[in-house]
Amino acid sequence: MATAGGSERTATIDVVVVGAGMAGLYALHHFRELGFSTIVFEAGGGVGGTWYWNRYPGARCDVPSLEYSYGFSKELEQEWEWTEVFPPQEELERYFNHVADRFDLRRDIRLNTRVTAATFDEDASTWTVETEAGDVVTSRFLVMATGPLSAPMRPDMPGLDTFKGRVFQTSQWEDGTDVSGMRIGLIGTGSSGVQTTPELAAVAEQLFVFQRTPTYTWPSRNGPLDPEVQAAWKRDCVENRRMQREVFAGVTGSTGAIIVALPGEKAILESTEDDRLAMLEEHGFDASRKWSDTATNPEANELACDLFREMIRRTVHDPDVVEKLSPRGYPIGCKRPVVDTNYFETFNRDNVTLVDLRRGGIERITETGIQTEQGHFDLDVIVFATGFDALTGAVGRIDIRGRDGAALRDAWSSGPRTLLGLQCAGFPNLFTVTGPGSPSVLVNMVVASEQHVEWIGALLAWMREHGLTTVEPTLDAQDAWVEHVNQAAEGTMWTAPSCNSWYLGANIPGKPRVFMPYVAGLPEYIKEADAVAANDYEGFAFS
Ligand code: NA7
Repeated sequence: MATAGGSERTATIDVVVVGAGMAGLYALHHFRELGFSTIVFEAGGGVGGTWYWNRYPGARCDVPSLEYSYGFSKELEQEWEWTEVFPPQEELERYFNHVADRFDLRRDIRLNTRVTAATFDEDASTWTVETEAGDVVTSRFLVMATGPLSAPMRPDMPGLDTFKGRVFQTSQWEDGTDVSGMRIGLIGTGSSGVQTTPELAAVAEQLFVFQRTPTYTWPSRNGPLDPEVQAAWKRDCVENRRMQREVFAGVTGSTGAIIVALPGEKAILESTEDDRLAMLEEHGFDASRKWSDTATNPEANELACDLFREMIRRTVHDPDVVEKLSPRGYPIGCKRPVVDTNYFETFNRDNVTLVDLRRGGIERITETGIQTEQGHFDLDVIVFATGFDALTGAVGRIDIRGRDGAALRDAWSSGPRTLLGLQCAGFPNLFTVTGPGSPSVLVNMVVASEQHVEWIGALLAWMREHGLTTVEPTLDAQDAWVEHVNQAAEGTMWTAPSCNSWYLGANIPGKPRVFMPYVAGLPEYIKEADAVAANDYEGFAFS
């Protein structure tokens, strides 16, 4: 094995996994169990992936803790105690560290090791993987467990290097950062910005929230996890884990926690105004997501948006702030739903100012703050909550070369092309876990990661059994899958013409507008992936 900082060439191992987040940790454990020598390279200083990096105040998962945990080990499931309905970052990080220790994973994980390049050697049928420190490792298989939301996006704002205060990014927050008593400018109101707003407001002298697009966000109703709910989940864990793979988003809902994405039973188009107001009285913000037809019918969706805006009006005191916070012109369900704790209420605080960038955008960063077309805001700290280059960003930042030296970046320049979100033609023995073309970010990422790792593991074992060296999709099968993925997304709120989301790459200047995840849901996807496997991996070519 190469040592950090060295430039030693090593004996070929079976699998290199990139990333020690939830997918990479399980990949290491599972591939080892199957008898494949495996090592993991991780850019971060610890394990946990998303839950290592996103340490900003208020960082929390929007899937219930009991559901957002591994199902592969009954013992692990029984012994780990979750404390809150929705897990905070610290608890998730502790959980993944526990997993690394419990399954003796650390001896094969190289932390602080960023992979910079990977090249397929056609004569030897191996991948040569290079790290920033100059290590070179060869492996038969390369598994990118790099995560769909891990390549941070910081907009290019002129003057940023002149700012005399401190600059942070939510996804690269450092422990021990103290911003209390400061004038903070927060840019971005997606999930990260919404989660951190109340926390920053509680300690800031003054918080300025720079909002480009108002957000649909629902109260999480987070709180301590009921011990009886936890005991029931553990008692029924086999059934629960089976159910997770049989429901659309990989979340059973059986813990009673709110799941924003689940549709209701009644059609809003068949409701009267009185029905809708009664729903509002009873369910508050949730009234906007309790209908059966809002995900498919734009008119129905607009009625739900009215209910949402009415709730903002009932929550926020200043009518001008209400107007600024009210989303218009794009449907509920176009972007990933956000869940929050006291987000809208925070704008009633005296020390919080909402800067609506639609009334005048950011011109530049100055030595002392942010200059907008509306005026200058004096700041001590700027926090970027500006999101990620989703699904393709992390893989694209590594120089991956397949057959004939072709770059994966080029192969995906008009949008990612994969078979099942797992492999790309021309890049033999390279896999992406929860990659574009699979349900990925639309579903419970732990369940999706486990399913992918198990599918890849079964393929590797099958190849060993059949004496095969390489696997990659045929172009025909890949083209058909890409077409299928595109068709599935057509006519949904996700691809509405008014929708600009990171699912579509719309947050990255120049990125092709392609809906990247597969929208048919986990059960349908698993059925298709299993059918391929059962049919001797139809659509994949072997040598
Ligand atoms: P998101 O959801 O991509 O949110 C990024 C936010 O940053 C969003 O409000 C953007 O506005 C805003 N943004 C991006 N660039 C700029 C510029 N140049 N100026 C002003 N505002 C900007 O990222 P998150 O980290 O919050 O969440 C990502 C996912 O992680 C989330 O969906 C969960 O799945 C977990 P925009 O809406 O593009 O106008």
